Amino acid sequence: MPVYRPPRIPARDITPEHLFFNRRSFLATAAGGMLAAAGTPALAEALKAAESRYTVDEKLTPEKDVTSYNNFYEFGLGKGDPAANSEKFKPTPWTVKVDGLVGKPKEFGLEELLAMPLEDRVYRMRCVEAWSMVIPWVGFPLSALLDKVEPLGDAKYVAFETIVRPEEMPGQSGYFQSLPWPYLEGLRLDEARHPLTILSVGVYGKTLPNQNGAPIRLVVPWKYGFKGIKSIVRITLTDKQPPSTWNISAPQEYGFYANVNPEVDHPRWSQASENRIGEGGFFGANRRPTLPFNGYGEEVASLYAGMDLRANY
Ligand SMILES: Nc1nc2c(c(=O)[nH]1)N[C@H]1C(S)=C(S)[C@@H](COP(=O)(O)O)O[C@H]1N2
Ligand SMILES: [Mo]
Repeated sequence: MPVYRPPRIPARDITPEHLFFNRRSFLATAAGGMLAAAGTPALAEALKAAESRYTVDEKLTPEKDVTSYNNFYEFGLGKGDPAANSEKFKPTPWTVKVDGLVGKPKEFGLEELLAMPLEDRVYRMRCVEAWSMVIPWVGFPLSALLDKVEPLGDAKYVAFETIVRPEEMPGQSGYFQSLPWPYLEGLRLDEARHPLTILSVGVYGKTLPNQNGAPIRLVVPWKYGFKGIKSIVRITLTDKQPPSTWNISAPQEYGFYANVNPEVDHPRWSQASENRIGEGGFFGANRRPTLPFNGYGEEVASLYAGMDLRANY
């Protein structure tokens, strides 16, 4: 079974036994529910391929914080809004269209995406607002999906798009609109193909709650959290740098690359340290130093050789 495990991940980072999640319960919720509904129980077998050795040697952020302190402006601006306002959102059935500069464009059904070789990935997540979490995702490398559509030689970037469904997403309807919809994001193709970059379909061993981006969202652990676009319906390979929502909305504050960088402050606050949710207090002694590339520099710094990282906000 395919397990991504590049040699640069040190042995101390290998997931200890007790951190592995109850795959049976994931199968029961994800496979049992969705696959049975889709009439394809055999795909549950494929989920057993799920194996991962990516983790961080830090305490997991409690599940209740991961699923109740969220940014998902389609459901409101407050941290509790996504959990409170997303009950009507229906993450099934679902398809993701992958198109653009590819040899084999294709619309993937959710069952097919859940049948990708799933892995556990415990990643730090650093929001640009200077709070952070340690989150146990379930997902698969984006590169595995890209392989299936055969990107063409002139594809240089990957664009992502969130669903627009104002009837189910109260932040997308009404008079005051916080952001232009759909929420858009993008990566350079080499960033998208990096083995750390995943599409997540679960957290804490269960399918993604709506507030975390059900049924499928991007996770790029060395970048600020806003790059992790949720509830994706379209992925497009392109030769031009794609627009990204926060960059469009406030270009002087949010860049395209958005690599976590303690040396480049946000115009309105310092990025040198962060509040690890659950450790108490935005101020004072409990703040942790923010790490370059969110601690993933050994894996990803080479992607930016020759770039001026001080302009890399
Ligand atoms: N579609 C969409 N994706 C989004 C957002 C959003 O508002 N809409 N917020 C982003 C931000 S700012 C962060 S920090 C992360 C938060 O992910 P989490 O709520 O699962 O922790 O989602 C990102 N993805
Ligand atoms: Mo964020």
